[in-house]
Amino acid sequence: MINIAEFLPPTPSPLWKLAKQAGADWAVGGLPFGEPLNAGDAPWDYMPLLRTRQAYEHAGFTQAVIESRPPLNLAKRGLPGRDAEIDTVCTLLENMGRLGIPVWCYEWMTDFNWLRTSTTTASRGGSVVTSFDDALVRDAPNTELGPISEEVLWETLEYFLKRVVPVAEKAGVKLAMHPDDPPLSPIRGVGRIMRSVENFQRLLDMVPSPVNGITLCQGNFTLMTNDLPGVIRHFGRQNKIFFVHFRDVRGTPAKFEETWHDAGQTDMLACMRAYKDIGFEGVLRPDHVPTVEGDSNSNAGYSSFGRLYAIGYIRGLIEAVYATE
Ligand SMILES: [Mn+2]
Repeated sequence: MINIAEFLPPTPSPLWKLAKQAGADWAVGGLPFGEPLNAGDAPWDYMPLLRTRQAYEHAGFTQAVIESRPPLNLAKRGLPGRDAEIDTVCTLLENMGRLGIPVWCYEWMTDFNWLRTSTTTASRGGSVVTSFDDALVRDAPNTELGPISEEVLWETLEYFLKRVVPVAEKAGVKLAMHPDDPPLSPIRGVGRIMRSVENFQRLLDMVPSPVNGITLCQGNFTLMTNDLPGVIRHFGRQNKIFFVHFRDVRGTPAKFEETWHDAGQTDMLACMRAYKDIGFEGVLRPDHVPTVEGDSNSNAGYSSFGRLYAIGYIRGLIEAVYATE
């Protein structure tokens, strides 16, 4: 069965109640960077993670995923200090294992994370969404650390996985790689490797392990293929989909905008059928949503009210697909 989760920042807020009221029973957590009682503890240490998990439980959520990372830019660039950064990931994974949190969502985006050229693009009825246009960043300055090639990123990723995978296997925690967003390379001089179906297969084959897998973020994967349900089946057959971001876009990797869940270029019903067909057991979350009237756009893609519509839409799809046959 596929279950609906929501990304809930670790400090309780009205969003927690809205998500619960809309029918999400699973939490995707961040790391408790702002947790007040953690003197002497880092966010990836046992006690802060325990208290965060308890807070989710007391609000009615089972914590299914941690989708936040300790600093990893030295590891991604292969710079001095990378081993200490990788040590923090090993600590995090060991503690997740102790706490029964089964999936860690990570990524290999260097210097900057998901990138948009607008957070105020008009969408249905005056709602706003984020968008990306490569033509607007082609002349942007390189990042502070300068260009880095895809070849180096493959090397640093392999080095990282060879240290982390055995720890994750022992802890019983699955590693779910998120695609580069946008799935395009290079941007501002920085190579981006997790941007094609072939490259994700290379990731899986590079360090074979039952814990080496994928966050299937539909908004990115649908830009890599004309057959997203087929890609879900391709990786699902290998038992490699550990976590799903269920969202949609319209466009190409070089120029796209995010959409309402019912208004993108992807056959969302066919995707849901594919998850059922592969026997996916885990959680999805709606991921980015439009900012609607009356809600704040200060955290674009993550406004509260837009999530309610997304959860309702997804619940409808799940009922349609899982109730039949
Ligand atoms: Mn995503």
